[in-house]
Amino acid sequence: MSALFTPFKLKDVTLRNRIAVPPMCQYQANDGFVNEWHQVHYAGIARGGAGLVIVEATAVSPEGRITPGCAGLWNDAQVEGMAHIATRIKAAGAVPGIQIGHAGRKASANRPWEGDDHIPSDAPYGWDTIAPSAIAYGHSLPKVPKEMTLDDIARVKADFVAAAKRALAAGFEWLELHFAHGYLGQSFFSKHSNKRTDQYGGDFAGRSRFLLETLAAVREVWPQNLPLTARFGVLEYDGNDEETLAESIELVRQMRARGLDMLSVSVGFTIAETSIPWGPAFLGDIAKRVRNEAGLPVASAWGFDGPQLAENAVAGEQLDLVMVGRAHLADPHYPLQAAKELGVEKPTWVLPAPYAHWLERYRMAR
Ligand code: FNR
Ligand code: 536
Repeated sequence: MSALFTPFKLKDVTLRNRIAVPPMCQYQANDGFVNEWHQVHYAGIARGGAGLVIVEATAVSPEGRITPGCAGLWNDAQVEGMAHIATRIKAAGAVPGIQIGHAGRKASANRPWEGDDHIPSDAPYGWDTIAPSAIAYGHSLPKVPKEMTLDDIARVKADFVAAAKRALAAGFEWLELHFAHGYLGQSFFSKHSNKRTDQYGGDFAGRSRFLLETLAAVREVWPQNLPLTARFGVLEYDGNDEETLAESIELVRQMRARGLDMLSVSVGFTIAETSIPWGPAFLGDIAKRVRNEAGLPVASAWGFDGPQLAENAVAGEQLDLVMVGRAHLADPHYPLQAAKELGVEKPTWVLPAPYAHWLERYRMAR
């Protein structure tokens, strides 16, 4: 019996197994519009057998894009392309999810393979960035963001709400708020990037306020019967981790009280100077702690793709869902391969009948 290949139910949504594809930016959009590449990419990955496919970080406003190639849902015309993606993911038997976010001071960057550095605001395709405080990320992303006014904060929250409505209209059944990886949400929470002296900074409550208010506002428009999740970096590996983790767990408890259904546990990536213990499944025990102490289901990523590691993470109650990212880029049929490696009986269950019938008949099933 495999724990990885058991269904998972959250609210009214049931995933066919515990393998999820985490959001992965494709950097191929134009003005936030997705195109045929995204259709091929997401349909192919969904056909491979994962239970959940979460569409890449999708910007809630133009200035919230990481790069000029990032997807967006800041206007109604962008819904149609996303609706095709959601339809295709569903047709392939997976649940369609989407991550919405704002890149904050890490916005206006070049694509990873074109430098990963900031595009100057006066260069073509560059723009000014905003953040809780006027502090640059670091030498790789040196642009100093504008400190957000209270009006800016209200507008970005409204942008999240509007994007959530569009995600629903597009047919997504699982919504993830991107509060991780040093982007806007994470940068409100971190003492490294938030030096505000008003109600959106300072103590734990102040640094949590933007995230909690945004979550609560989105929950009002996102149906109660559909999962609302967040991705959040619960620690930074900056030497202050016990304190950050304790604060993070308290924040997650408060998010749960405002309707959060699940947390995707990640790293903060708010500052460049860290000592991250990269290695297979390195977040497993931390995710388990969040799961137990905050009392909600968790997912995590970063090196869980060895099938036995993924299986152990679920069987050992570290994770409810295992996010497998890059391994899906290498092989969109990763779940089939994992089933084979784990010796799961009748792994062809993830195949659609038009394939399964013939492959079983000719004993070609993997
Ligand atoms: C990512 N990651 C990521 N994370 C996120 O929250 N939103 C995103 O849009 C992206 N985009 C993205 C693009 C690409 C090309 C990669 C490789 C990664 C991080 C990703 O979701 C995942 O956490 C990591 O890839 C680690 O998991 P794996 O690859 O070790 O399974
Ligand atoms: C992973 N990435 C996360 C992204 C896009 C780029 C790559 C995202 O969340 N949108 C990553 C983050 C930080 C450090 C290394 C890798």
